[in-house]
Amino acid sequence: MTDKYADPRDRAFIADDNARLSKDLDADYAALGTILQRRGLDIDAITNTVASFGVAIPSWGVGTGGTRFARFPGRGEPRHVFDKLEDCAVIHSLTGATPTVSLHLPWDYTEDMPALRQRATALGLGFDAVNSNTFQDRPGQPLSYKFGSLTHTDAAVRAQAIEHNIDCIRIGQLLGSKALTVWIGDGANFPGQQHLGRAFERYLESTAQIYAALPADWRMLIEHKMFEPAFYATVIQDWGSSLMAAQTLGPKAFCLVDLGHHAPNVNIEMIVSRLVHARRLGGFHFNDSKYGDDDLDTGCIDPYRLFLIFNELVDAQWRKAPDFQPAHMLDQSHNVTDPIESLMTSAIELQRAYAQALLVDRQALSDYQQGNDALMAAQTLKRAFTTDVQPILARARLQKGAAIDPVGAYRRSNYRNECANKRPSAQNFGGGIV
Ligand code: LRH
Ligand code: MN
Repeated sequence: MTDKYADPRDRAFIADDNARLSKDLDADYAALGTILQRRGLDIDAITNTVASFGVAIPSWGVGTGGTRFARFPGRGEPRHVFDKLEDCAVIHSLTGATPTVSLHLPWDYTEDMPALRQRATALGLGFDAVNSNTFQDRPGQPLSYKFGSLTHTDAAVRAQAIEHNIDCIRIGQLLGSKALTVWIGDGANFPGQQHLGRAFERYLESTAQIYAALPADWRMLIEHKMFEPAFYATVIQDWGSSLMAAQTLGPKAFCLVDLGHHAPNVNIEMIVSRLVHARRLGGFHFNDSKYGDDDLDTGCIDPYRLFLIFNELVDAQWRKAPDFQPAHMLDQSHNVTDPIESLMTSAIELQRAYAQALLVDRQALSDYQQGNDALMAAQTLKRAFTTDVQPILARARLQKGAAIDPVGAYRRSNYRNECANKRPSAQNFGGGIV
């Protein structure tokens, strides 16, 4: 392994790195092609569909994350949103699967937003939903969000939070974004602390004003969460509250499903199916978890659950479900890995679940379901899930000029060392996810 630096966004570097691997890939791809052909499936068609899949990178995910106890910064941490864009471009050039970035305001605020858009365009990146933030106070902020924001009992605090969200829409328009994600931590830690009904009514009143400021071609994505930072009741605690709010606000309001925002063992694919039925599935924050909102790498704990979610998405596509256009985003906290490596492998885990879901024999499944042949129905899903689609994922990347072995190529580029040389090491060891 040389310690010479090579830009991992350089097509020639990637092509050179692929040269060693393409012969084996061709053999594996041909072998899988034969297996799928026996199942009546065209591997090239599936590869093209997988290659068209894109997921947005959370800007807050390219720096090392932490917990409330501590954050242990890594080497060459991004210092600001422009550094974050450079790192996002590395992820996209090596995976071909992450063409957009989801910003968080004010964490990513910069004076010159048009310059940020220009740099993103030069790097081949676009902007997905912008995320507002009324779950923290910032220096000089007149009114505190300690007891809530859009649902605070004080109308002045609500007005401040509404203004911030409308400001996020204005900034998003400068970036070419088409959606605002609203997650609030508003809630209570004690029974009795908050009137559960009035808090929800204040939420609807506040979000109606934000909704009114949405451009015609924008969406509002409402993100529910069971708990944290509130530990007794959260105003938008579950998909039911989120759906009620979306249906009350209007046709541009949709529900965003963050996988980590549910109690362990909740059937999230069922929630997805209901939101598809209600025509309000706005999108996802993909991650994985074992206990709470752990924000772990997608597919690292329960890849079968991820597959079952994509099975619902592919089924909705197959049934041509109306108003079905979910936005795919990652939302993770990388506390012990190189964030770039975690984001690359997470994007690939999404493509893996998608590819496996595309292998499901939907007619056979429907017939077994109709005939109540429970075992064969379950086996039909398992057969797709247990198919090693690695050659399809690598070929999809190769077709897009990306890397057959993204993590290997990234390490061989010495990009992290280069960043460590260029970017002074971060000194903030405090707690918190960013
Ligand atoms: C809340 C959340 C939300 C973001 C934040 C960074 O837990 O999932 O989507 O605003 O994480
Ligand atoms: Mn989220």
